[in-house]
Amino acid sequence: MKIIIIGGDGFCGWPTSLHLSKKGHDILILDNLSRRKIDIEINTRSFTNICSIQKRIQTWNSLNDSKIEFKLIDVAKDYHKLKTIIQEFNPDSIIHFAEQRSAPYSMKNEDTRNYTVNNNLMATHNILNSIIEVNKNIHLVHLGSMGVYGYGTISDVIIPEGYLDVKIKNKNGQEQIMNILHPSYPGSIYHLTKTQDALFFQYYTKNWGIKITDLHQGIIWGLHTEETKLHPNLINRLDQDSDYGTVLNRFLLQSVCNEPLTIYGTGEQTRAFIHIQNSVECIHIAIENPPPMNDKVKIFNQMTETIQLNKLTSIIQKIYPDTTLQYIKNPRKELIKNNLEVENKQFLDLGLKPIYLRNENFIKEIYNELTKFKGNFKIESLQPSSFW
Ligand code: USQ
Repeated sequence: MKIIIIGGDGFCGWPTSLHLSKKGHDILILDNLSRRKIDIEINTRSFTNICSIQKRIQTWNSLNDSKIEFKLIDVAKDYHKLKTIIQEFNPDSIIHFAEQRSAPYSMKNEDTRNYTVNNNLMATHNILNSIIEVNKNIHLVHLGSMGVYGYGTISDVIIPEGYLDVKIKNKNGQEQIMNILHPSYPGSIYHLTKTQDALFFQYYTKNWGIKITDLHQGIIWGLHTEETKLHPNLINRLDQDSDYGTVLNRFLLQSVCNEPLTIYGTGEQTRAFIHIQNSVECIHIAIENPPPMNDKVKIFNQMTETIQLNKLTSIIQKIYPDTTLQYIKNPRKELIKNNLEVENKQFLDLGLKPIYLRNENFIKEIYNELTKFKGNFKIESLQPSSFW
């Protein structure tokens, strides 16, 4: 297959590009390198030593028969260039990672709120607009977020995969069942853009019949995939700062650096998680199982388990008993405590083998790898820096 990966230099995009290339697909990465620029803006850096995109690709292409290409483009700003690239490359699928993905960054100030809305919504719309102009057969796979559902907003309900059956009374008082998109409960401007994406997708499938898959992903943990391990130049980024660093990876590197784990609030928040290796496998499954044309948007919950933050810290302390904890007044507006159960049957039925947090080997692998990069720790990245 020919696949364009937009946002292919990022934390999810890069290992996905390698995984799909390894499977023999022709990959073209489009990226504006904005994650690298935001690191400079917020005075942080990846905890790991990542190479330039050119060096990454040169290394991969020297090791593999199937090659990766790269083009620098801001798809949110340059619609016509995007359309031309899609025309010339003629992909079977496009994978869309090109969004500002940090909730805290999106809530930092007026400029980051504007940037997140402009970037994310225009990127999504430009891609959809190009697909209907160039070739309606292209399958679009979009990385969405579990956060679009809220986190257990409807009590005792297992979050379904995108859609909900609701009973509506008609004018004669009779009940009708309707299958609707799950209501949106975003908790940040970033999550709000993902809920807006869902409406773009619903409309584009309804009006033009195109094939769209939306992956509602939980919090990623882990660093390596089978492919990023193949050469030091292929290593993935790992965010340490309080805007982009996600909770478990941050806790692990805090433990490695002998700093206390920064638990926001009481630590009774429950969230959905997935290992980065499982994430790239899910995207591969999604690419191979497009919905038919003129169908509704196919929605998967891309997660493997839910767990409370306090349980995460116990897992780390059990393996590394010297680890200490610091409870911090929650910088975010979120429920103090929540339950969360999530349906993920579709990926399991299609063969996904989950990597669970109870498998200590995976935690130890990340921890050991991170010890090599202790010198990159930035103490100023430890405490929260966005508040809402
Ligand atoms: N948290 C801490 N301490 C920290 C960092 C976070 O207690 O040092 C807490 C937060 O308050 C929150 C939870 O951990 O309750 C998760 O925070 P996070 O920063 O790991 O994740 P989040 O902001 O939800 O966003 C991340 C990704 C986003 C993705 C989302 C999936 O950045 O792109 O969409 O996870 S989900 O959370 O399922 O919506």
